[in-house]
Amino acid sequence: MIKACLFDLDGVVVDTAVYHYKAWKKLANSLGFDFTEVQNEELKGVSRMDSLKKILAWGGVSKSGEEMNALATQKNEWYVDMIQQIKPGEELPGAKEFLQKIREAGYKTALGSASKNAGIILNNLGITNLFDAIIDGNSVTHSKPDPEVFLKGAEAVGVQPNESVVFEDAVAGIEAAIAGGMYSVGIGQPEVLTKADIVVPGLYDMSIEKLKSLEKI
Ligand code: B16
Ligand code: MG
Repeated sequence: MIKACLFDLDGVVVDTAVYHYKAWKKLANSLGFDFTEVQNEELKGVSRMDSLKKILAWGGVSKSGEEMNALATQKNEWYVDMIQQIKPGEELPGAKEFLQKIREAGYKTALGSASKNAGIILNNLGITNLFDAIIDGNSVTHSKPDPEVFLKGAEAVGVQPNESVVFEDAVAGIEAAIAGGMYSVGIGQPEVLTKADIVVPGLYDMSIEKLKSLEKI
């Protein structure tokens, strides 16, 4: 029986990808190259340092560990400046309503995000209280597709992995759910999220009936 819902943040609850893209683009430009929106898709759900490594490889640029730390810090400063402007109501369509609905129905909720800035974003949206547990980039050592972030989320709300559903927009996140032995709901396109149990375009299209239908899979 499904007892908990575990949510990725960026691309599921809020669209912060646009801010990540702007900040990474500014960094790449400062190093003398650029990358496309299509390449940016590959950064979704990927940790800050792994994202930087990919971007430097695209630009054919090599940096020392110390320089990479400084570049990641610079990108994060630009990114944090942007997310400070996030206001209540900027959640993706249906996200807040679905969270409220499942909590009223008795399901536990947890956040499972790669972002170290998840706390600021939830606070600015005013929806921190809709999560029973928050597991983010500060509390894990392994990035998705490793299941750590979701296993910790299920554990924090006292539910078994096979009683949990993961909501994810990134392929690596769906793989993490599968590796953790959880149900998965892809948020996006079925052609991309081929391994998810079901795919919906957004949380506005989710319902308790669809959640329960996963149990028959
Ligand atoms: P930060 P998610 C991920 O969030 C983003 O999709 C990814 O683009 C970002 O690099 C990562 O968080 C780390 O974010 O730099 O804020 O720690 O989709 O796992 O909620
Ligand atoms: Mg995501």
